[in-house]
Amino acid sequence: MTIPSHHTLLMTGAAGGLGQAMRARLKANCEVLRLSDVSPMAPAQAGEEVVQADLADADAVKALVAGCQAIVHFGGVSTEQPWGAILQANIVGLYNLYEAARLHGVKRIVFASSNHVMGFYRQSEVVDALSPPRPDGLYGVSKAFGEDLSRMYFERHGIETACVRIGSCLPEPKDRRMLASWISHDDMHRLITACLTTQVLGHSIIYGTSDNSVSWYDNRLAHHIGYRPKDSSDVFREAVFARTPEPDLKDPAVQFQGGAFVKIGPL
Ligand code: NAI
Ligand code: 15L
Repeated sequence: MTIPSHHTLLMTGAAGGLGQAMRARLKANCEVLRLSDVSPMAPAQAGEEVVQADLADADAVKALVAGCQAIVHFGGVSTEQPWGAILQANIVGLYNLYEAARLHGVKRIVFASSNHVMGFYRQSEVVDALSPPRPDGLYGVSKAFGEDLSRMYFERHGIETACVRIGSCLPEPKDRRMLASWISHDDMHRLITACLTTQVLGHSIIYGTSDNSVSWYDNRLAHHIGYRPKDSSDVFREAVFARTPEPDLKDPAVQFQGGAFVKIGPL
């Protein structure tokens, strides 16, 4: 059973894939779930507030954050895109969010970072929270910026952040790479709940994956968060192997943890 940890919890990115999947689940974590996105969302139900806002609009973000005690931040550009879009949503938008949190006294944020902060590590390597970032594109760079920005707000203003380097959060792993990077929706909710409820979060980096047998991620430095995944991509392994071709080991998408992200985009 999930125990509510905050009165008003803001979740950004509510119109997106993860936001829609977490909307019903996160209602158990709070009295009021405030949902926001630049795109239209389903109307508010009991215990919900719906606020359409652009993260790049500082005044709108200040109003959005007022009265919240914690934030789950999914909003922003979620794939490799032209720099202008990433700049507004993930750089300016994130700064606006942390400034609003500082002004309104919000002390805990779960930031949806990404495995693409580390995309240029090889699939033969294992990374932890202290491994130097090796972003695989502008999107990954923007998430690395978010990790550094949140670090600064922790050191200066005591705002605790969990930087969750999410792997692939989908109903099922789509390909062989995702057997290592997959996290189920239920485990994602367990992970967010752990970040919201652990007594001392600090500024922490945690890899967001299920309990997959093949893994490139070592979460030993995040044990204080208390996340224990219950699902595993292993149950999909046979079916994924059967429906996907033999990997070409010369293909960078097969060599690197970031998969196809290492070779797509405007650059
Ligand atoms: P998504 O693209 O489906 O959702 C992102 C949402 O953010 C969209 O609804 C979009 O309208 C909103 N958004 C974009 N720009 C905005 C702006 N300027 N102002 C307000 N809202 C804006 O992405 P998804 O899959 O739901 O991911 C959620 C978060 O988790 C993203 O930050 C993504 O980078 C991160 N993530 C997701 C992974 C996954 O497997 N789903 C893996 C790694 C990271
Ligand atoms: C991400 O960061 C993306 O937001 C998501 O769409 C997936 O592609 C995921 O990484 C992944 O690496 O599978």
